[in-house]
Amino acid sequence: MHFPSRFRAFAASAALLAASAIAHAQALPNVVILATGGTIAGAGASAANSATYAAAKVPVDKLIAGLPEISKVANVKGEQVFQIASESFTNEHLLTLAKRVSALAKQGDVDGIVVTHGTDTLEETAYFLNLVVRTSKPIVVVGSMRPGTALSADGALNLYDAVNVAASKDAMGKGVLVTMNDEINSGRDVSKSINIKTEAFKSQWGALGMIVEGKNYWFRAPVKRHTAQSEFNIDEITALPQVDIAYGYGNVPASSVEAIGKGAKAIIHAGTGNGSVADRVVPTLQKLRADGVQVIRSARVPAGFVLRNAEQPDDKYDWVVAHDLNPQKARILAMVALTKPLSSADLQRVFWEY
Ligand code: DAS
Repeated sequence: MHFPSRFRAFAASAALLAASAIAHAQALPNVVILATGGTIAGAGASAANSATYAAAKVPVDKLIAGLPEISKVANVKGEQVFQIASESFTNEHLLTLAKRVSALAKQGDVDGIVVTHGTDTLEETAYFLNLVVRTSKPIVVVGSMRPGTALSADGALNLYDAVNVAASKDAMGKGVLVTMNDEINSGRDVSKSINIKTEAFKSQWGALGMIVEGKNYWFRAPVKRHTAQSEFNIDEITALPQVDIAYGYGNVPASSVEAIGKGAKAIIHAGTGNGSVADRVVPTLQKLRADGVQVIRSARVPAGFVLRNAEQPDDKYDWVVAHDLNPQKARILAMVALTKPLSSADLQRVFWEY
């Protein structure tokens, strides 16, 4: 059959276009977005609702479709792992998510992973992944403080930044990262410090860098152990031990601390000041320690770090200090560490190193 020349020309240019599209896609990194819910998937009744909305409504495919710019950055695939507000995360959610991240990180056709997440416990998940996923590939956790339906919503740019960082070779080996509000923070250091502003996520040690118009600007690198250098491995963890937090405040009853510590592998004491413990609570913590519960002193004060043997004779009581970790991050590290039969001295080493 003889085709007219204009058809042959059309067919040739279509083939050329297809070939260049394939070449373009092959040239781009492959990034998987694991969606868990939160405000970044939230929706409000009107554009004026920046703080009144329902979290965990928009599916991952819609988040990706709403951000066509990322197709120039990476070949992006989405998976809806959960669709929940992150205050409702459980240890089971942490384990399921981390195992999926670990499996994807092992795949040769995955260059980076983004986790979209509610902001309330984002810092806990980011630190958990930092401790247990053995990879040097970029893992970026991202959320937003306003739903996509709001005026000046921050989720789209946060997600665009997260995909850019996850697609970046220079983000490899830096541990789990958090991209919010133009900053690139360490998943270990960052915490939600303001509960109603887009600049919510801060680290007392500063951001690792910034991302502007898809370009990463690095200013420092993490010094604590993480990911590929961790002694912990999600592939060897099937359950997380019970670790709970007792908050210190004036008039705190020792009975409440005792109840929190009962049956736990460890108790995190969120002390006043530099991790101080009320005199009426010391005997309770000593008894919990004698019953085999690890006692870890953190502080309710957001910045600084708890000094060993300063406010309390930790050597004498066989207690551990959480160093610069806030109570919720100290809990994550204690849970991971106590999946192994560690002595108090080992546990303190882990808190110095991670
Ligand atoms: N409830 C909050 C959460 O899911 C909403 C958010 O800020 O993401 O963490």
